[in-house]
Amino acid sequence: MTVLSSNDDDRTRYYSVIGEKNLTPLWEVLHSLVPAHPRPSIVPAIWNYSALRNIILRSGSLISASEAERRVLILENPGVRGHSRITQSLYAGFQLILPGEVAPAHRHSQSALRLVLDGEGAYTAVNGERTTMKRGDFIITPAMTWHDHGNTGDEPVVWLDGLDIPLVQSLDAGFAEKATVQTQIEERAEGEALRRYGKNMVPLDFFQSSSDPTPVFVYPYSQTRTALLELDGSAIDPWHGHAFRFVNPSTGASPMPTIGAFVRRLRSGFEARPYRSTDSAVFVCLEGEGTALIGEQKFSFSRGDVLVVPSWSVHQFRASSDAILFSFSDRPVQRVLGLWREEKLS
Ligand code: GTQ
Repeated sequence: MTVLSSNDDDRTRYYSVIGEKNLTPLWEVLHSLVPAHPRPSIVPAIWNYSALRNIILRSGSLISASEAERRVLILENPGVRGHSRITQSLYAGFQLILPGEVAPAHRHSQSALRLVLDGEGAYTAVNGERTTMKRGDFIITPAMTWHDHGNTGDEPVVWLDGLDIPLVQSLDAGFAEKATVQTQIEERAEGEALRRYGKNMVPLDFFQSSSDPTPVFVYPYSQTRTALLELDGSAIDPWHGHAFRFVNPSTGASPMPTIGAFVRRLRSGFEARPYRSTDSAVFVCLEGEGTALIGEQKFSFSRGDVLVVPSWSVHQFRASSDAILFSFSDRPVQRVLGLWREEKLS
């Protein structure tokens, strides 16, 4: 039998015949479906906090926290505007809460983290326990935990939210509900979680499975910062500087199953070696300044800035003053699925 290659018209006619049957030819899309390496739609980007602060504060006069439920400006990756995401799998937002305001209690399947950027006097309550939000604090609200936020101080407070919204959306697995009260009743005194679970020990009969979220729902910046500074003089990882991975102290796994969080300190003048990994990452500069070379693009960052590094993009950090960078990504998901790869370049 002779194999004929059909012309474009034949193909177009055939595609419309099969199109009506909800069929489409793989050969037109194979290489985008199964690429030789990641081809992210998201692009490198930076949000400069000092330039955005006043704009964020202005949202405070447009809508109240309780009317909005959450008064948040979503950081939309410029490569995928309109999709409410900062990376393919993660969402990020600047949340503003003014003195006296309450963001009412609710819960949802999506896991959330908060990184406090600006202002003092707010709290987050998670399943009946409050934590006062201090700048740099990393706070989590695991899937289906009740949470509300409030500001009992006298200044506006802004934090960065990081949620696995796009990931949960891609699985069509999201549920949410509002509580019958605006503010949860305090069931335990502030600090109880840290006292019970945050001292390299856990209650004698306490066991968790590897995908359970940490019962320690706050990683205070005062502790994180001290831990980083105490590494001064000890070996420096050429790719990451002095760096830690946040863990659930009772399992060693990531604080929440879908989002990994990391922190690094880059001493003034340090130039990290180029690196890439398959988890697109969101970086937040907590202290200092420097530059990030992401692919061919160079970004200068300073305090409060948020940066995105797309999957498999070679990137390199350089600090021009002592810098501390927090980051989060979907790394734990990729690792458990056997998808995660990294490359340390020289
Ligand atoms: O604080 O619970 O940025 O539910 C998006 C959805 C924050 C929150 C967001 C949320 C929250």
